[in-house]
Amino acid sequence: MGLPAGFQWGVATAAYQIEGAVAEDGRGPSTWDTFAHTPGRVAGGHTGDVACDHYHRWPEDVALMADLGVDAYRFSIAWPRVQPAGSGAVNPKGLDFYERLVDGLLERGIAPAATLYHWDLPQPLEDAGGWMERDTAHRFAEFAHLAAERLGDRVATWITLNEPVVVMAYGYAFGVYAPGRTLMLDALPVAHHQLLGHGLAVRALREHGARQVGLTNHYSPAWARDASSDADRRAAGAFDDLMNRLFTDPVLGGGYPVELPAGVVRDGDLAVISAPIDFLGVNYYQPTRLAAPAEGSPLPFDMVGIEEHPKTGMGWPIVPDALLSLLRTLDTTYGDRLPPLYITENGCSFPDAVGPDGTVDDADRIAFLDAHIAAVRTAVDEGVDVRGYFAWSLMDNFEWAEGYGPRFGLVHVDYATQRRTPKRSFAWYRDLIAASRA
Ligand code: GBH
Repeated sequence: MGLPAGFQWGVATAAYQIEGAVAEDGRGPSTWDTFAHTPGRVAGGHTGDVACDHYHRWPEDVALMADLGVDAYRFSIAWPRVQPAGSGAVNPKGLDFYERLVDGLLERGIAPAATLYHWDLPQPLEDAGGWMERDTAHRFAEFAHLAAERLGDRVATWITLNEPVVVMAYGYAFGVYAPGRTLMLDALPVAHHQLLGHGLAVRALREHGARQVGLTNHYSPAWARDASSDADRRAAGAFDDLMNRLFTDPVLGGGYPVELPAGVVRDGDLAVISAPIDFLGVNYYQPTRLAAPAEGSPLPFDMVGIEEHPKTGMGWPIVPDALLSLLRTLDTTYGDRLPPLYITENGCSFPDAVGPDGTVDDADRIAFLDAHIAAVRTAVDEGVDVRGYFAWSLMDNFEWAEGYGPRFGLVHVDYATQRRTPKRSFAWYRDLIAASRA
């Protein structure tokens, strides 16, 4: 058996990681501008001020995607370009940019898949409490409405949120991503307010006729350090509840797997959050190994290293089998309630360099993608309904708190000159896509 007809091959990016032009055409500051400009927060003091200069170089980047032959391009719309204050006045020039991009994609036969929130919250909303505040959900729905009003006639696929777990955990609980708060378990309202924003945004998108609407979650299969230890297994279960199921169960019509603070979840909220979606986006990079927490730990788990697998350039274990078991687990856990799946991100970073002959020989990335795509094929053969695969990322970009060190792209970016050099993996992916159509 092969992949189903119409299986979508794509690449993904996110606004703050590639666009630059942070003060142009009326864009307002986001939490990531503030965070990156705070000394000590991002490796090397790097910021997204220029990034890949995609705001100006998008025609070249669209041409690269046309060469690659992808069916679809997953990008994100920067809320602070569209609504610089996060509420109120609209900045039409911000929407003009995405209109140019979307038209450029459509001219090349590439389907745009727009993510509405890939972590760049308008700073004024954070100043008012950010995702700890329920009102932010309503502000997000208004932004969704503005984006769909302008682009809904041309964008068929909409993703409300990217990885709400990462915003809650790394942004508000552990403090290593913007906005850098260290609330630990007190950050739980951030989960509910994002999911409420998702549900309200689904409603807004539907009002504009959107027919392919979904949510993208980050999934990290939870492994107990010692499977024979009750305490380690409890820690893995707690991680799974907080980091995986918390963002899936309520969307697919179940309740929350953990208790939220009193007063946060109001009557009717779960009905909004469980509004039907057309697909679930799955971002997978690596599993996580958990051990029982030390006495007095603020968290119910301790994350420990995975040593027995080969590693990417960032030290992340390479475990394609964990993607296969993740897809099986989603299928068996949610059964009939599970909508079609898309792998909306999967990829790896290595310290790729342009060689003396002008090429980038990233054999390790080819092996990574090959093994993970094979896992997807196996899942499909077993009956899991996966409809597409998006490689992260089209090109090297700003890797959040790690700055420009890690390189995730199929295309190498020389940040000094902004020269783009397709890596060997680019040609490999192009051939794979072409072969799958033959
Ligand atoms: C995705 O996040 C993002 O959607 C994308 O923007 C990003 O570029 C890509 O993956 C690659 O990272 O601070 O050492 O504890 C993936 C999930 C969760 C991975 C947070 C890094 C922080 C590790 N990320 N995690 S650490």
